[in-house]
Amino acid sequence: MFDKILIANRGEIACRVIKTARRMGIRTVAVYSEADAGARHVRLADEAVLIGPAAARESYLVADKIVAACKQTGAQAVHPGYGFLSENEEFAEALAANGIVFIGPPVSAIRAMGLKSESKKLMEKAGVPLTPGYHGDEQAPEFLRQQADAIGYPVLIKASAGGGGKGMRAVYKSEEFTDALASCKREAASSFGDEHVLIEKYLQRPRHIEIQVFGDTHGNCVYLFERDCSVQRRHQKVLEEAPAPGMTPERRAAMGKAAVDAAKAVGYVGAGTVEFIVNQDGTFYFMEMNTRLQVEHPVTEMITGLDLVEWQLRVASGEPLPLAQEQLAIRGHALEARIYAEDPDKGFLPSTGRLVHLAPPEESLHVRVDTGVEQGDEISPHYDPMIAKLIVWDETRERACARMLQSLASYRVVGVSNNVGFLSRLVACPAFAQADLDTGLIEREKGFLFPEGGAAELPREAWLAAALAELLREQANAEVSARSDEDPHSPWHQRDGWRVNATARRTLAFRAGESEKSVAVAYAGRGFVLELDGQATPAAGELKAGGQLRADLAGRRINATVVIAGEKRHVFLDGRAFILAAVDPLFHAGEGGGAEGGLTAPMPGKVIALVAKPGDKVEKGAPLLILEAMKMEHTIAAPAAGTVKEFRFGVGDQVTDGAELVDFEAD
Ligand code: MV4
Repeated sequence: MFDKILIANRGEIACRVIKTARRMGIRTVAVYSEADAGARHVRLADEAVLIGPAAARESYLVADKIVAACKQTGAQAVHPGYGFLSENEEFAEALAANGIVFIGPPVSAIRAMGLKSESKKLMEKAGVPLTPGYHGDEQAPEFLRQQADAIGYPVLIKASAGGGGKGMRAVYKSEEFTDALASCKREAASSFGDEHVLIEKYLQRPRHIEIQVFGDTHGNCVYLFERDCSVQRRHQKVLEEAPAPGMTPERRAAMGKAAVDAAKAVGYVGAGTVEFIVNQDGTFYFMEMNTRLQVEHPVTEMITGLDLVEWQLRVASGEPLPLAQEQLAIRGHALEARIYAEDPDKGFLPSTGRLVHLAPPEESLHVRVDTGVEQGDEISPHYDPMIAKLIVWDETRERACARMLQSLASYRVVGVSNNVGFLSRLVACPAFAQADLDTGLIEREKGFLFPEGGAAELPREAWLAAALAELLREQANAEVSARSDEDPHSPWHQRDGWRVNATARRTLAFRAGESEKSVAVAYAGRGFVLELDGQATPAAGELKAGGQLRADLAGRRINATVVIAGEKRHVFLDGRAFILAAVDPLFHAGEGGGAEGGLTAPMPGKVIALVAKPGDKVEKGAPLLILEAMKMEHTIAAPAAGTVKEFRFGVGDQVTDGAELVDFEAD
C-alpha cells in the first residue's frame, strides 16, 4: 500500500479522497492554485503544493506541474478525481514514465473508451447491446435514408464526433430525412470538423441508468449495481439514486453482465462506469463508458456499505478486489443532490461570492455531506460552482425522499444564489416522488419546479421572525455597547422601550420580492407586540449564535434561523428559505453624506446607543448607532460595507437635524 498519495484535484472530491486516505493511514499531498490557497482541501491534506495561477489551464490541468509536485513531495501515486486530467491519456503516461502510479485504468482503456464510435464497435464485438441503428462508414444520403426506413421512425441522426447531446437531430418521417441529414452534416462539419453521422432508433422518454464496475490486476471484475441518473438538466446530472426504481433482479443481472463484459473487453482496471440508455420497458443499450470515479459514486457506497476510494487505492497498489460478486448486496435506497451556487430563477446562472453563512445538515448514518467549502470560503468564478453533494440513505425510496427533503430544508446557504429550493421542489414533485423518471422530467415538470411570479407569498411567521430577530439583535448589540460604556447601567442602554409618559412605538419595514410590509412594534415587558397586516401578535424569543431564533408568537413556539447579510435578512423557517430586505423608513443609505464620510442625523434627536465601535469593519446595512427622535428609535445603519472611523457624538448627546454623526469609510 502507498505511504503517500497526491490528489490532483480540488473541491469536494479532493476532500473526499483525503478523508479515505487518512482513514487508511496514507499521507496526503494536495495541489492548489493561487485562488485556492485557503481552500478546504489544502487545510485537510498533510501537505500542499502551489501549482500556479487560478486558471485551471495554468494549474490543475498542467500535467508537468502535477508530476513535479509528486517528485517534490515523494508522492508514490496520484488520484485524479473526476474532470480535470482524470481521463487524460497523456497525463497517465507522464506519471507512468516517472514511476508514479496513476490511480485509474490502463491508458489503453482510456483510449479505447475515449472515441465514442470506436467504443461502440468494441462493445458490439463484446456482445454489449447497442441502440438499433447504423454506425458504419457508408454516408451516401440515399443509403442512410434506407437505413433509417429500415430502423423505423422516429430515428435520431447523431454526429459521430459529437457528444453530450450536441449534434443530435430527431426525424419523424422518411420524407424529412434527406433535408435533416444535410443540415446535421453541415452542423457536424462546422461544430466538430467531422461530418460523419450515425443513425439510431430514437428512444422517447429514455432513462439514464449506469452500472458501477470495478476491475483489479488479477483478472477479477465485478459490478456494484446501478445508479439512475435520469434527472438531468442540459446533460448535467442534478439528482442521482441507487438502486434504479423499477429495476428487476433479472434486468440488473443482465445489465451488470453487459457492463462487466464491456470492462473486460478493454482490460479495465479500477473504478469505471458503463452508461446505458434505457427504454421505459427496461430494454437497455450501451451509451458510453466513463473511465474515472463518478461524481455520484456515493449513492453506490451508501447502498453497498463500501468505500470505493479505498477499493481504488487497494487495486492501484496491486491488491485483489476486496469482495467477489456473490459477496455484494444492496441494502436500502440512496439519493444524491448536487448543491450548486447557481440561480434557478436566472437560467441557473452560476453565482460567485463569499459564503457568509453555510450550515449543512448534521451528518449521520442517514445523511452524508461531501463538500469542498466551509462558511467564509469563496465560491470562485474559476471553477465549477459546486457547494456540496448531499447524500441520504434510508430503508426505502419513499423514506429516502423524505430524508432528502428534511436535509435540504436544513441546508442553509447565504452569500450566493443557490439551488437548494429548486432541489426541494424537484424531490417533492409528483413525477419524481412516483419515480416516473426520464431524461425530460425537469422540462416536463417546469410548471411545478419554476412557480410563476418567483417565490410564493411569504408566510406571516417569516415577516414576524425577521422583525423579532431584528429587535433581539438590537437588544444584544445594546447590551454589548453598554458593557463597553463607562456607565453600563445607564437607562439609555435599556432596549425595553420605556419612555417617560408612554411606551415608545416604532416601525420595522421589510421587502420581499414585490411586496413590502411594515411591522409596528410595541414593547411589552420582556417581549413585544408585533402588528402586521392589522393583526397584533405578542412576540418574545431568544436569538442565539448563527442566527438561531427560538420564538414564541402568541403562544406558538417556532424555531427559525435569521441570518443578516447586509440589508438582506435570510429567514429559514419550516424547511423553506425566504429572503427579505430590511427597509428602515429612516434608513438613508447613501444619503446624508453618502457612502463616503460621515452620516448625518435625519432629524433632531438624541443618541441613545452606539452599536458599532470605532475601527469596526461592517457590512452594508449593519446598525451603527440608534437615535431617539419623534418618540421613536431610529437605527442609523452603514450605507455600504466599510469601516467605522469615529463617532461625533456619545450616548445621551442631543443632535440637530443634519448633524454629522459618524465618520465612516466605505470599502
Ligand atoms: C439518445 C436519446 C434518445 N434516443 N439516443 C444525450 C447525450 C448522449 N449521452 C446520448 N444522449 C441521448 N441519446 C437515442 N437513440 C436521448 C439522449 C439524451 C440523453 C441521454 C442520457 C441522459 C440524458 C439525455 C438527455 C437528452 C437526450
